[in-house]
Amino acid sequence: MSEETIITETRGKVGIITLNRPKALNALNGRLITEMNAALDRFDGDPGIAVIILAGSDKAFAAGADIREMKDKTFADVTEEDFLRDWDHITTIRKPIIAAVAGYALGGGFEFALACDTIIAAGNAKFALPEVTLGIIPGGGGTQRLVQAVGKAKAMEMILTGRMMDVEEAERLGVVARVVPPEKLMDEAMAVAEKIAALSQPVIASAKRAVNAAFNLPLGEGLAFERKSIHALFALADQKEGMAAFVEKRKPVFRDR
Ligand code: DAK
Repeated sequence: MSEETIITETRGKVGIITLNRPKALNALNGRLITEMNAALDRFDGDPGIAVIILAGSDKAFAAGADIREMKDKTFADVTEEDFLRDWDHITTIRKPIIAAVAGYALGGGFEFALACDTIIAAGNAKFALPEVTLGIIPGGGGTQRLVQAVGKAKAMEMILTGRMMDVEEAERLGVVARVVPPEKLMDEAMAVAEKIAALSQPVIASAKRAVNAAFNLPLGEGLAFERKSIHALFALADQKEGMAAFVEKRKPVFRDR
């Protein structure tokens, strides 16, 4: 299947997926989700790739799920086909995913960005969950992940009104890790990706799993999971190398072992 709705490329150890439905502001239709999930799986399984960047265009990361595709579906349709059931596939990817967000990240677009591991945003980025204005509620994780990201009062206000949040507010609330000028967005995302890619990949995978455990486990279990994870890392040659390099005042050479 040739890709119609995304563009993929690799730069060194970084795999880049660019959403590519410019005429519809990257509205997320079924084909785009299928192609994006396949590309995520491909990069996740490629030993030459350490980090994935998910990007859109200068005008829109993604303006949400495709309203034209959804509008005539009935309750029977969405339940029988389990509409957009592979939406959450992105959360099964083991490698770090950086969302590089410029322009609109609305509805499902915002939800995808929140499902990534971190968000780097351009100065023109705008975020919203406007689903209530269409007669639905956020269905791609927004009611859960936005609350975790910004707390109940702010999430409730945004979800109940559907209003847009500019990038300054998003940075202040910790929704995005950093804000950069639009023309520097991909360079900055690449710089972060390359920094991660230069480290020991089993250690990075362990760190990602442990942070994600904070969202899924009660504190006591999360702390126990973290403890087990750090103990296991002492079995790696890269732990020996990292600490030896510090003591010997040299740069470590990690081998992902
Ligand atoms: N779907 C389909 N087409 C869209 C679109 C969308 N979400 N957003 C924009 N477009 C299309 C427009 O229809 C227009 O197409 P043409 O008329 O030229 O053919 C083209 O993109 C350019 O848009 P505009 O002419 O509207 O451009 P403006 O600059 O004037 O406005 C805008 C930009 C982003 C403010 C506006 O387009 C807009 O409000 N878009 C809709 C935003 C929105 O409501 N997003 C939420 C969609 S609902 C689920 C998981 C997730 C979801 C549901 C279920 N499951 C797991 C079950 C998610 C739901 C949603 O995201």
